[in-house]
Amino acid sequence: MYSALEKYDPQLFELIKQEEARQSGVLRLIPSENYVSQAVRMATGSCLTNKYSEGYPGKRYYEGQQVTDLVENVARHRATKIFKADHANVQPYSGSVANLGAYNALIKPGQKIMGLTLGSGGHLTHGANVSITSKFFQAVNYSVNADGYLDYDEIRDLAKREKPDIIVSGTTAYPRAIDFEIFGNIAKEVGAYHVSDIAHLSGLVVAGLHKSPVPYADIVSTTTHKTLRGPRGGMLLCKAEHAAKLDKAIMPGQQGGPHMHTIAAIAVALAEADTQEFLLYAEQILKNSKRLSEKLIEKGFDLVTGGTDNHIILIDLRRKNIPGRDFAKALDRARIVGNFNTVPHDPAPPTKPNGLRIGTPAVTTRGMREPEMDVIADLISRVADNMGNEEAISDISKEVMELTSRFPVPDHFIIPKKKESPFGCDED
Ligand code: DSN
Repeated sequence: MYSALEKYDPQLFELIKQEEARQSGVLRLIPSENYVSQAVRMATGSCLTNKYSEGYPGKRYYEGQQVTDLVENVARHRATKIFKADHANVQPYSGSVANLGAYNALIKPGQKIMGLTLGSGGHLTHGANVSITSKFFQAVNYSVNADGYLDYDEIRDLAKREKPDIIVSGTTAYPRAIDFEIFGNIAKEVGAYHVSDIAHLSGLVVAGLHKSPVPYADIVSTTTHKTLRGPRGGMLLCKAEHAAKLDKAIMPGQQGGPHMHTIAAIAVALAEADTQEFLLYAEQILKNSKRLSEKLIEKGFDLVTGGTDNHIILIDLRRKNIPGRDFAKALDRARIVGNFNTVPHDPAPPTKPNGLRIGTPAVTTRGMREPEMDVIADLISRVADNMGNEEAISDISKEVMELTSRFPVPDHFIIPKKKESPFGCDED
């Protein structure tokens, strides 16, 4: 796969091989990461990276779009099919610009957005004070309650007081199910648009394991590389009435040429997600997450909300008196990779928070199941018990290497496809 790189850029070849070895030899528990198939990687590395395609299929500003129009239409068609949406825009470079595009499509600078605080598990682009989203727009934030749950009555009361123009649902560090229907109702009650960011949940939504926001939101935004298991990218879904203004908000509104190689890889991932194999995968993510959370509780860890409904587990380390950052770094030395994170109402700053966020999408892709979750909980607990004891940490890292060596990173997730006409789904 890397022969040209090895020959023409041995330095980068060496670094990429090192990263591949790292990804294979550690337990990757960052809930926003995954392993993609070789088919997705092939599309990402294809000749489509050579093409400029500003505009949309049939309406480009550059010639030579005989193939790229089809590629983008395949991606859009697959997205609308599996998410049951009227329209898809597959051009956003990432989740952050997808969110900005959603706001740009619906409101004007200076109008008001209302999303979850960063400290409660919201995203920077949900109106955090350090984000451009709170500089271009007025931003107000809701929080989770003392138990770590979204409180829909409080959200409704805040919406009535603040009268936002957009209510944002969706999170990056919330371990419980989200009722998008209630968010939709609150938005209607106060005359706001509802934008839903399902970056973390999209794979579970596609598999029918989490309620979809598509019927209840004006625009749905997602990244494509988390539970959805595609390339790094963003995507927007919307009702037909918003399609034209959404497309305009992305291009020419805030982006130039789309990354056609990424769009092709998104299309590949969407086809992979539209299979029985993906459904089983998503079910196992949840089983693993539940088991891991139960075992961590048995080992004496406090979890925000006491458990999880999704792929995310948020450990509150305050009772253990271990700073989240130190714990994440010790775990990393033990080859267990998570990320330090604030816990709701954390008195500490985001740079030195009291939480650790972990999740199961990547280890599930490697084929790990409940018995391995028991082992992982034990390994995490032993790191916590041996903070500062580098010899013990080193012993744990050897056990992790043994475990990971039994679960090689797979190249493929689905049975090979029959060749289809590239024109088969050119519905646009
Ligand atoms: N940075 C992502 C995450 O890790 O959840 C959110 O964009």
